[in-house]
Amino acid sequence: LQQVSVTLWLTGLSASGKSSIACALDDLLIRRGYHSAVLDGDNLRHHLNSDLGFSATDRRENIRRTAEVAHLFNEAGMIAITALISPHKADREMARAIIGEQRFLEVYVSASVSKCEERDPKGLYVKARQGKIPEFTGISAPYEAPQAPALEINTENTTIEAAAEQLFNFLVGQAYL
Ligand code: GGZ
Repeated sequence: LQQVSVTLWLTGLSASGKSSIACALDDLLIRRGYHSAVLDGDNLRHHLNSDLGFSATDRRENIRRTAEVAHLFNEAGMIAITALISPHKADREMARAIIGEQRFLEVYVSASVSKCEERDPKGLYVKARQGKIPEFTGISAPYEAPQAPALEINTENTTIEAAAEQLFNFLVGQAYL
């Protein structure tokens, strides 16, 4: 099975659906015989990036390390699907430079702050509103939306499965699969 080993760089607010879409797409790809792996921000922060917090400097280092790993995965013949908020445009551009222009596909997983706050699966937005989590993206820290992503998936009125399929079809349409 032919594949171009790209990185799908999912960016979006907490609770926008990045991790769920990343996992659903990974399942889809693997079931069809492709090689892929997920790099999830929240997950990596328990291991490789356990020394990092949420200051702008730490987020940048989080993104730098994850991009380096995604690059290694791509070099090893795997599609990398990353799920990091990656709120700053400049940091995503750094990731693009590390991974390589040809292999970096920015995917904007979009949903309004109010929608994400309504979902609040981990109760983080409530805590952020109470001031118990400082520098929380969308509440007390900025999110710079991509201006020209390769693909935007609005998750306000779509299922995870439909979103994953949309991404899969995009990869086929662009001849990466
Ligand atoms: C944003 C935070 C924060 C703050 C904890 N701001 O949705 P989650 O809960 O499960 O995943 C989020 C995760 C964000 O980590 P990333 O590595 O994706 O962020 S970044 O790209 O900006 O480095 C969220 C949780 O950690 N979380 N505190 N202050 N999200």
